[in-house]
Amino acid sequence: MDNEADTFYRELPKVELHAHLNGSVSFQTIEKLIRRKPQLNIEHSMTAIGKGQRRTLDECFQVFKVIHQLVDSEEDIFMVATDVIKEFAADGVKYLELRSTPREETATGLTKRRYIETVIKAIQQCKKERVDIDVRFLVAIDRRNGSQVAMETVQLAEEFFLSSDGLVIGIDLSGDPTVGHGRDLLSALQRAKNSGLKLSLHLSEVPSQHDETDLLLDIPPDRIGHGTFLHPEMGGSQGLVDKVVQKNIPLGRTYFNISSLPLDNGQLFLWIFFSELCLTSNVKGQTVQCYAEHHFKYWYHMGHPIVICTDDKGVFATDLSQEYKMVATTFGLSREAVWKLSQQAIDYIFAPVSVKEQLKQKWRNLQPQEFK
Ligand code: 6MZ
Repeated sequence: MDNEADTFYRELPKVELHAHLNGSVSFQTIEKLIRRKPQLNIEHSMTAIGKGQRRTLDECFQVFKVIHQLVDSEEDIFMVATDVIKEFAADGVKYLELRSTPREETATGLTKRRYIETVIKAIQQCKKERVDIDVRFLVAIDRRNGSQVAMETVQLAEEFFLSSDGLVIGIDLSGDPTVGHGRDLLSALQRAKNSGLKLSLHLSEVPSQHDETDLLLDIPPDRIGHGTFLHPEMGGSQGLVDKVVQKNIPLGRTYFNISSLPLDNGQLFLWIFFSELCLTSNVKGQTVQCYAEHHFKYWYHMGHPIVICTDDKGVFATDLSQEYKMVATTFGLSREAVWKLSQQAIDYIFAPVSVKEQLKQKWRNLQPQEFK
């Protein structure tokens, strides 16, 4: 039975901007997949990291490979995507940007194009069933696969960007951060940016990526995933922080999608990048020692725009309500501050202004009297 606090976090309307499809598969859906493919001899302990457990990041990436064995046909992808969308909706998520790497599987005849079409079909099916959630799709580039695959992925995403009625809206760069270098992916990412696709890039997820981050920040991306080792106190550098938070850039000279906040001294402080922070993922994947040491504390206290996300709710056995609760209890946020955090996330979605306005209205309708 939920206690009162759990109910508050579940009922809090939320925006999820960093969710990998195959990392988000729940225990129940894994159960169905295991029943479909008993010959694989896969057990639950191979697809999720339970409470109190931790793995190296490398071991986390082995878990994704196991899940990929279970999810290898159009039928599987459709089931996984519809289940994941409905689970986010049941957790109070009102707007979701799902990301996934298109795969081809010769054994089942799956192609990358069909992969994307199937995710879109699942989104449309949930819409038809009036599930209370707006879902968009970011096509993911797995950095392990190199420059040519990255370029092909962008070309495919461009096609769907034009033909999916606003459902495909951006590109995610993810995959094992210890493999490959962003310089090889630069032209594909630049092409995506020039086509109007939004970019969310995993940056500085591990300590050795300083130069790569420096290079990719110049594109620039629209949002940063993790950014764990950007901050000097996490082993990053002030130079990187300065790039992320660019002060006093005259509005007229920038052409990025930015928001601005007036400072007390009347100067404009311009935010160019928004960061997606995934606490449980970072702690369970051991890139961050414990919740209290999470880089949330630096960015939040600087006033830098951040969004709380799950990353892989299935693999890390969490949900977005738990992530908000963890942030609040670890860093002493009041319920009003939590509400504000979830509301501000609307500004950082990739969908157009009209969608932002609809979501803002939804938040206003749901806002408890005491926060008004
Ligand atoms: C980097 C990650 C990730 O694309 O098959 N992925 N990439 N860092 C992370 N932090 C833990 N978590 C997930 O979902 C699984 C894929 O998402 C990326 C990896 O490429 C993984 O194979 P999809 O739906």
